[in-house]
Amino acid sequence: MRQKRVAGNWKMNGDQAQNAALLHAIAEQAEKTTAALLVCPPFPYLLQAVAALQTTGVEIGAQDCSAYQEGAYTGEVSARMLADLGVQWVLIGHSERRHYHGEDNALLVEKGRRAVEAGLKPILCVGETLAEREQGLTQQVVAAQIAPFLEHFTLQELASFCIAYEPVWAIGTGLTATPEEAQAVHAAIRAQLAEVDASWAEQVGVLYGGSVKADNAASLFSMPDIDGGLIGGASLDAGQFLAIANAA
Ligand code: G2H
Repeated sequence: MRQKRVAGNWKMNGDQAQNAALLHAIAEQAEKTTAALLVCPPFPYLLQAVAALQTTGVEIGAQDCSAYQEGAYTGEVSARMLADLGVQWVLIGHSERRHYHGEDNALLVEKGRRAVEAGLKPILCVGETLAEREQGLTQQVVAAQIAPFLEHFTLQELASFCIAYEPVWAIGTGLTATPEEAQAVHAAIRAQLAEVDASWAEQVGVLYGGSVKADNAASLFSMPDIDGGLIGGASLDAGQFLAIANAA
């Protein structure tokens, strides 16, 4: 039985006061949820989250890391710095990074490499655009985003990964893939992973993301290959986030 996991991706939102209230509410309720929880605040607030959640079992993720180890890369944040703060997870290849920052698979493999070297667990984000879905390319696009990781990482390294399937057309739009549409892609992802190793494919967490809310989470999470969610907008509201966590 795979562990259900619910991750909050705060994106570029919040301030210290708002975060304190959100973290307090999550800390109070965390023990009651059966799903594993993690939150991904913006870089400047990671330490605030680490401090607020340290005794709760809720893990912390960063939203990105540098492809470089260290040195003269102004504005970059290294995977090692994140691990040094007590961060356990890092998102790799969120569609907003791919779209607004031109991050391609080659760069993302380097980021994944830095994450694994630092002992961080990567959440590899994949998903198709609306145009790609309409052309029937969904599974091809998703497979092409995953394939470079299967090529460049050993099975032992891949064991620390989660995958997040986030159809780009469903992100922040209020549109959600139906549970059946999402399940079809999740099953295809798991089949691709099984070509590397069947037992790893059975264990790896494949999360769904894209306008997940309290009222659609249970039907998505009831699908056999959907192991929880990566939650954006709704993770900024403690009540919503915890309701989603309780639906997992
Ligand atoms: C997808 C998701 C979280 P939202 O980006 O990563 O955001 O739930 O706002 O669609």
